[in-house]
Amino acid sequence: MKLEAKTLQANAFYSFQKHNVLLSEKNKEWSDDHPCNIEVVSNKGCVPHDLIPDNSCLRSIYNSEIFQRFLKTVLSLPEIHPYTDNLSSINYNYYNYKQQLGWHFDNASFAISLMVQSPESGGTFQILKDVRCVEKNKINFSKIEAVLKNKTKVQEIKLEEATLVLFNGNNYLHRVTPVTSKKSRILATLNYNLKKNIKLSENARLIFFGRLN
Ligand SMILES: O=C(O)CCC(=O)C(=O)O
Ligand SMILES: [Fe+2]
Repeated sequence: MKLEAKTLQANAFYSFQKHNVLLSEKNKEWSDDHPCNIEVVSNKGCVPHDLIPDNSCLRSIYNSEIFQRFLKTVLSLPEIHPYTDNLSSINYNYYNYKQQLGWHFDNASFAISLMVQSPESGGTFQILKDVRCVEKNKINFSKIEAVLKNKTKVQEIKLEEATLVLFNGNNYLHRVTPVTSKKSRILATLNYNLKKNIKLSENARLIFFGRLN
């Protein structure tokens, strides 16, 4: 997978985007300095699903019944489904020197990633748990503000190569700090939904893939 990811890197789309933590359009009912309107920077690269070869190991893992059964058991989910757009189900993400992913909540209810290549320094995965509860339609604006203004401690998770990470990305505020080594951080994401026929939001697709299909 490391070899495949490096070969595909030439086709990566590098966003240089400012976005808010919700990955949504600005909410005009709120001021510009409202925690959910504050903009952060993301400039990682991404190779989307449609550019990953049919015989890719990443695709085999993603489609594997054994792997899917493992996820459903560990995460207590009745069913999981792929995205129906052609970009979002599996991705390779590239963080080169000085590149980062700004604070955000995912659209999807849970996130699965596999570290393909760890950087030598920087590129740290940071999270703050339970900042939002999508199920109860609750969000803690003051916690978001404290994180964005560096006024609170966050959890740092060291990811060795080949670490599989399962996390509640739509309720945990999370980011990847800028990589500070010449060695890039390369991470595969395996994205599923609880319901059938879901596409990633158009705004998020434009931000991370630079196209809608
Ligand atoms: O690169 C990571 O470790 C996290 C990626 C992530 O949060 C995302 O793609 O939404
Ligand atoms: Fe995320």
